[in-house]
Amino acid sequence: MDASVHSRSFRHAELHNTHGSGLAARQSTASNRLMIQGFEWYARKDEQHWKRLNGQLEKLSDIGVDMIWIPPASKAAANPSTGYDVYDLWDLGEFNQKGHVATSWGTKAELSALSANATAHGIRLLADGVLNQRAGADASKTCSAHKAWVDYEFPGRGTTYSSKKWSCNDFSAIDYDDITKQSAIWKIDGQNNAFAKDVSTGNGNYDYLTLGDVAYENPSVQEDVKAWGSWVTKQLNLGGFRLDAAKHMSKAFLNSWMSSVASSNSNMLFIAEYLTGDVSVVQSFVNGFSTAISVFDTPLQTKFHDFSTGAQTDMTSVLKNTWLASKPKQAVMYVNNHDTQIGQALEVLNVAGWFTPLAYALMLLRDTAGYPCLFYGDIYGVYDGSGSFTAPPHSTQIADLALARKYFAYGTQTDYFDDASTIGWTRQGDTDHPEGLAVIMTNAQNGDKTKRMNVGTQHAGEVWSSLFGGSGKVSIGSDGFATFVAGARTVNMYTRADASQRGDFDSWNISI
Ligand SMILES: [Ca+2]
Repeated sequence: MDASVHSRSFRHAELHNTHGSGLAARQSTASNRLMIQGFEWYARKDEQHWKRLNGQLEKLSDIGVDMIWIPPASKAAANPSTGYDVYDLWDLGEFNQKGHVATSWGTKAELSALSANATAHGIRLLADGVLNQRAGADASKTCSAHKAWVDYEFPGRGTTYSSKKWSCNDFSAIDYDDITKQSAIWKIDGQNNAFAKDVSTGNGNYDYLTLGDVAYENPSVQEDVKAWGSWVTKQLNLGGFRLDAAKHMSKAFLNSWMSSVASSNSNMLFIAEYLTGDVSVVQSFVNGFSTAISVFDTPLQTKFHDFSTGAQTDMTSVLKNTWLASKPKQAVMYVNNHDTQIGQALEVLNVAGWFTPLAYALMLLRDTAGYPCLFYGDIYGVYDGSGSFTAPPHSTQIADLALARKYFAYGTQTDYFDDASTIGWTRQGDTDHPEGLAVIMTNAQNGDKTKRMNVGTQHAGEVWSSLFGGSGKVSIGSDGFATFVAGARTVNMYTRADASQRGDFDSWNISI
């Protein structure tokens, strides 16, 4: 437990004490953790995003966020760019390269300010480690049979931070031959730049994904990228890395890179992007790492998608065959991300409309060691490729689910996954968070659905009501049971009607 988490719990215990619950002498417990993906694919690339995020830290901290996954922070080949077309890892918006000092998100000074202010709010930054590919070479060069854009001189940075320049042997393959003027996957025959064998076996060998594929067999590449990992961690006081395109990179290199970064920085979180719907493939990927590694739970996200479209309907199975069910401590759950949003590569997996709050409730309110990740687009809205903005339809509800996670999702859980359309669970609360919580959701298309659930006899005689408004109140029986209600295709959640934290709900503001 880090100090910031501890201090938040302590403040919460103090708050209870002022309400006369006499908890000061009892053991403090950790708060529930929460991450947010701090961007969507089309977020405005006007070099103001670091400043915008900086202005949101209090709001995000208030709903329980303790980690922000920031977009790729290094200088990209293009501007505007989301940042996956990395030109120079060592340029965080500091040098005049590719026509700009700033990246599309802002300057290094603004990013450092965001990091410092985040730390002050108990929030760490998670960098997007885009290590698989490079783009935007300064010149082309003859490499074996091809004229390849592999010559990276970094004229604006020179040798500041790193003296490495890039050339033929630093890439296994490129996507364009300047002799034939043809786009294809062109293998570069050189030294220490073979395709790695320890990558996904998709497409035979899936080392190559896009652009200039970095040759991690090359010792000078390994050395430079390892040095960068430790450097950027110190520069930004990082809490960890998302490992972009992990299935397309040498696992042995990733393992040694993580060990190298972790050796000089404690409590680093590494989360792999490893796209597969198959839990056994995820398991086989994580086997053999010597540093703890988490994986975004694509099998769970795929389930959310299937339930949102009606491709699957038995709600009792919604969490089965997921990475979360298999290895919760290594699972990072998400509903949507910059790839599944409309207009992007995995749009076919977009979790749509009515099911979004249900998916968030499943992710946020259950007793699990998994780390949930909110999607920026779901609470701030999304732009599309032509620049028009769509407000998030469920942002207030999602922020309230996050608040319920922060305040009430603690203690003994009792599941009622006993009906194909209507499921629910209760949390009895714990020492620091005694209020308790009841959650009910249904995919039935008509009428209100009810479920009788037990919230614990310590709540007998209390009056509970929905955290989503409405006037209905329920009395908890002497046996701890009460009957809770959800409308068609909705989720509902209840706690004590007199809970002091209720004043914080229904107040999310999407402006950023
Ligand atoms: Ca690769």
